Amino acid sequence: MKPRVLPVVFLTLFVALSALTVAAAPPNIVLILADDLGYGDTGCYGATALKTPNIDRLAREGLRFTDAHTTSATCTPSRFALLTGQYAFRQKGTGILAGDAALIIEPGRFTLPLMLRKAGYRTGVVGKWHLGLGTGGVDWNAEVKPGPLEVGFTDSYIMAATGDRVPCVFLDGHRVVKLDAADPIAVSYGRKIGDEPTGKENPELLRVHPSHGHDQTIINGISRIGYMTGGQTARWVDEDLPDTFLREAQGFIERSKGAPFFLYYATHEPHVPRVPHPRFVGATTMGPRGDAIAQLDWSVGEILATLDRLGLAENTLILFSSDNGPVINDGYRDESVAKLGAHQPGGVLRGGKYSNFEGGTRVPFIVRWPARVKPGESAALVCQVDLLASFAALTGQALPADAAPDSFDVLPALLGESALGRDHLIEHASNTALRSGPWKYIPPGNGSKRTAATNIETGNDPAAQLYDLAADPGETRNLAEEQPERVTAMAARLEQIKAAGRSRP
Ligand code: NG6
Ligand code: CA
Repeated sequence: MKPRVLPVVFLTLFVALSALTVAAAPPNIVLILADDLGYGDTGCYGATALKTPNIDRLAREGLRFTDAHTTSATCTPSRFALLTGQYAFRQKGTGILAGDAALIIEPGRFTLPLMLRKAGYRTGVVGKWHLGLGTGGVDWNAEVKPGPLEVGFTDSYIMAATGDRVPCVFLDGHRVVKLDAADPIAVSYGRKIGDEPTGKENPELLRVHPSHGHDQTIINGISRIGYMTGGQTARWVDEDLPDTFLREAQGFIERSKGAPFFLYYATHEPHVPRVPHPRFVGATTMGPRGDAIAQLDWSVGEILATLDRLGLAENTLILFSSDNGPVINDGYRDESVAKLGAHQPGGVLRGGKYSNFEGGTRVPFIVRWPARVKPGESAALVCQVDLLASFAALTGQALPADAAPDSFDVLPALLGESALGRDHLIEHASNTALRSGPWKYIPPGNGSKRTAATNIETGNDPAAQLYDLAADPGETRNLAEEQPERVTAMAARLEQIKAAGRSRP
């Protein structure tokens, strides 16, 4: 090679190398979404009576957000928004769904998993679904669809709704797992079907007793919401449920490791009924709710270990969060109230699940991506509804004009490259409240101030409420009377965003 060619060679090499860095392999994305885990339920968010070493490790190695939210204070609307990028209050029928409800995400819609699939990802969901299946009157003995596979997932292993709702079976793709054709499943919400004992008629058969609701068909000694017959071989064992989901999640990671993958791992803990595996019983002083959180934490550790073992940790973005705020007694007599002690599931926040106070939607939210994200803390206002636009930016995908109308690209905040997230957010429970920077406005509401059974402050008040969360994160001083102009402006803005049908310009 002649000497004068050398600079050209170096230049070519340099260009090729920089192209390589720019087009670095897209990260795997693992979204671990706990169910009803509160802002204060983990060590890294201030819990002392509960030990969560694995979630704390994520926080230590990643970016911990202090003002990250779900859109809604219950599961179905929160997950609907996460997957579609649209506030749930914009679509009718997106409240907490029965176990036999129809799918509420229109097949073909531009969803988070569909977008990532277009970006070349394999997309798997494992765990709690609760967004409906089929088109109404689902036949559990045939192919159950449309469902996750029709809205963008390539792999699916789910429970239809929640642990406290029938049918208590898993679905692998379109099929109920381990179903015996000779013992078909029937499910009913409303009229009782079959002759299996119920919690209401045969409480003597129960090992976990309801405190409110949850008194219909007894499965594994626990009465549920809804009636179910058949499917004996397909019924899950509650104690084994987290291990089953973990195994499926690990299996998905193993089989997807060659290509970029997105795993939506939707754990059930610490939702009711809380029935941890015997190896976690007594792990905490808090009874089943605390023990379920210990099991959740262990499962997170197992996912981290799987990624480490496969050499995938460095270029995997893990996002750990929860679908709504905490609840203590959510319908079973499980000692959750009696054994709570001084622990505060919502930390300093007021309210919890079902609430328009911050405890309803502000949740733990940790991003760990060793290759790109520096460990630290972020006070940026971000929301799970933003994941669609943000991960589209991350993977170079364009958002169609009519897609994800409430999703903002907050990628710089998620990566810790900017302290700024979105500048406003609608928080949705029985009412809709507006966050604007540190300000929080809750419009007058006529509902009750406290949920009777779960004993949570709802945020409802006949008077307008205005809080300065920077000075008063616990929403204790209503400034509405002192600042009527801000109230008027925020009320108008809230109505305007709702009426516009979208948040993005
Ligand atoms: C409520 C249930 C509660 C829980 C919740 C859904 C009763 C009395 N209460 O209706 O136990 O299942 O729905 O929780 O039935 S969520 O996290 O899926 O939104
Ligand atoms: Ca939930």
